[in-house]
Amino acid sequence: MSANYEVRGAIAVITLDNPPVNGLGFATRKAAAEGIERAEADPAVKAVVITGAGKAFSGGADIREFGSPKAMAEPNLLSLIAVVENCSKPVVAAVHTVCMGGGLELALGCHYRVAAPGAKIALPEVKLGLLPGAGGTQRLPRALGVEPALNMIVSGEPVNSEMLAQVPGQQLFQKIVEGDLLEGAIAYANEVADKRPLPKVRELKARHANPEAFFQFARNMVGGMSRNFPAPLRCLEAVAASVNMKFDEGMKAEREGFAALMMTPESKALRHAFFAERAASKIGDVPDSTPQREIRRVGVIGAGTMGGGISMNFLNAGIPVTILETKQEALDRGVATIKKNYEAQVKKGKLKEDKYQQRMALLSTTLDYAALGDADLIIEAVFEEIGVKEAVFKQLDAVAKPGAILASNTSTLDVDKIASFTKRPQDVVGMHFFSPANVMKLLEVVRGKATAKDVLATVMAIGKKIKKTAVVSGVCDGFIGNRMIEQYSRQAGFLLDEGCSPQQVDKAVEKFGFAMGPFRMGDLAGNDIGWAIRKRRYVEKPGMKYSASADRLCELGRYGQKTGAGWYDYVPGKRDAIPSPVVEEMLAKHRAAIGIQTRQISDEEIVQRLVFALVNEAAHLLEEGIAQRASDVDMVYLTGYGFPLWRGGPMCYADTVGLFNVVQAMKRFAKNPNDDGSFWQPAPLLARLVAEGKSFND
Ligand code: T1G
Repeated sequence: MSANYEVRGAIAVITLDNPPVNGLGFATRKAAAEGIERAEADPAVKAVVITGAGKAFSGGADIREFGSPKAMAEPNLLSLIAVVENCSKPVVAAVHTVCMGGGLELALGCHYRVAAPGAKIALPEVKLGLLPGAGGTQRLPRALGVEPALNMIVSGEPVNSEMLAQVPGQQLFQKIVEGDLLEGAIAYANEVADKRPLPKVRELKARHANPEAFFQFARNMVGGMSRNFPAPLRCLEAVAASVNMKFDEGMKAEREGFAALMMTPESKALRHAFFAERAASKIGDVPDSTPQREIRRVGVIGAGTMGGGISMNFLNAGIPVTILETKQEALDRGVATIKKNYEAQVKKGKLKEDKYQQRMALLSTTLDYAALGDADLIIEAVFEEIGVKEAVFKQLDAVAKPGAILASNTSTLDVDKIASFTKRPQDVVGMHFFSPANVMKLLEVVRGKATAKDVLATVMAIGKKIKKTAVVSGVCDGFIGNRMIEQYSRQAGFLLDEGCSPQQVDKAVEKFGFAMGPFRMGDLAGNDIGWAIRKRRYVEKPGMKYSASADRLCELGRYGQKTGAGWYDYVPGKRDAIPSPVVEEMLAKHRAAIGIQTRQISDEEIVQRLVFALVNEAAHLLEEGIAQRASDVDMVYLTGYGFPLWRGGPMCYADTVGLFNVVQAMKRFAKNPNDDGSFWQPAPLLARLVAEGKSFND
């Protein structure tokens, strides 16, 4: 697809047409440039309007061409913008819906810009670890003003067109067109057809009353917020160049910044995450055209922490929710918690009072299963015990209407077994939310053997609607995230056996970039949860080796923050994790009991053993078909487990390290007598990729 050309009276109209968002791919750039030349050559044409077909003016450079020769094939974006800007007739951009990245840079190359209200205007390149590389850092400050332009470029966040048109002195939008945008743009083009000289943004001056002081202040602010991301500061320096340099010099500085950022591991990781998030929404054997079931009403069973958080997601999306509990006081407690969460957001100014009331008006409660009879989707979030699940699903089978989707929020139980409690296993699916369910973005969609394709398509779509990153998992113990975190936790335990303190392991992992190390996480989530799972494992998988250190801790009743002590000591009312002499003594006794010779262990070894444990287990998950693709595993860890975004996820990080080097490290760990040598045998997929010199991303 490319761009269409038509003449309306004396105005040539070029319509970018590259679904889904008119990415400025090679064919589109070429056709648009040809359109300008055609308009110039036609004496009947006095001016040009450029607009976009469908649901965008343009979403920017075509990300599908990233890294391919097409991205820079002439006319590249800079050349197209030069063709537009040097056109001998006025070119008017007619902006609507979405105008982002290269799309906005193209509009800035036009002589005039008119916009429909509500259009999302952004330069989001910083979110890809880049900076606007087609003049955005030089033209936007000239058209909009230095400070508003810097805010947009460093944040990457969209601003509505009508808001930008109100910025004092701005020359970004000459007009906001209510009603038919194209008609309005054509009328405007006729108005300016004979006006000369043609106004060029590049000839404006980017002004600031006190640039030195402003940029120094901005540097401190931006530097503080983006420690691990080089792009924001590079964006700032490029904007500073728009003030301190002539246009062409500024363009050179922009190009140098863009090229430098393109090569950074952080940008590669961010671009990987951008594509990974979009790839996760695809299911190999469930085409986008699969019909979806309409979700008008949702039922949630259980008003505890998870049930309340899950309910809020749907209320936030404007979907009515009925919460069912067995006792009125449980319902009252659950509703009170939801109210408290919303009121906290209202207090922080994050939620308007009327929105809060609207959401609460969508919530109803019941003690009677029959009230769920008209729900289109029912999610149970009851106690994690198969007998309880069985009772719930048998009742649901009796009362839910035909076609209702029955979802379990289980985090470890067998979704196929749960489905077997009903006569409609095709309507049963896992929807594993992560606590706090109204905050964490990750949603594991667990696909049972019988789960119908339209159920999957529906749940993935509703996941996007409630602003979750939905990732499909097959049925296994722990699905994707928890099965991997178990190996991560095992390694953490072995490191304690071998001489590390909990704080040494946590600090190493947090320095690597995790939001929280394994021991602080255990104290937060509750060490007794892992204890219960290990007790089950000792029976189910007697061959699986664990450090007994966590059991010794739990035997002391040190379950974590909820008991005021865990791997760390805590001061009542505070969350600070204080290294504990009691734990130190417990570990010394434990090491003596197992007769282990402790040693100095480097931060690098700590990180490698924890992260490569995730990678090796994930390779097994990929082979077993539990996870569809390596980038899905990255999305699970980026959105559910606090893995550092600038490293792109465990699989992306393994690729960055090099799978050959990952396997070399695993061979060293396998020789460690205290470790689990059998676990460190590289998963066959990993061994094969190394043998073929490939990466997970291949
Ligand atoms: N190019 C091609 N396809 C794109 C695209 C793009 N720029 N943006 C989105 N898509 C696809 C996306 O993959 C999905 O495809 C579909 O559109 C719907 O996306 C030099 C170099 C535009 C606000 O960073 O922020 O310009 O999976 O589900 O919620 O300075 O997509 O359906 O097949 O997100 O309505 C800068 C990124 C590029 C914009 C639409 N531009 N995109 O949101 O739909 S770098 C961006 C978005 C650049 C220059 C530099 C959003 C959106 P599929 P969606 P949406």
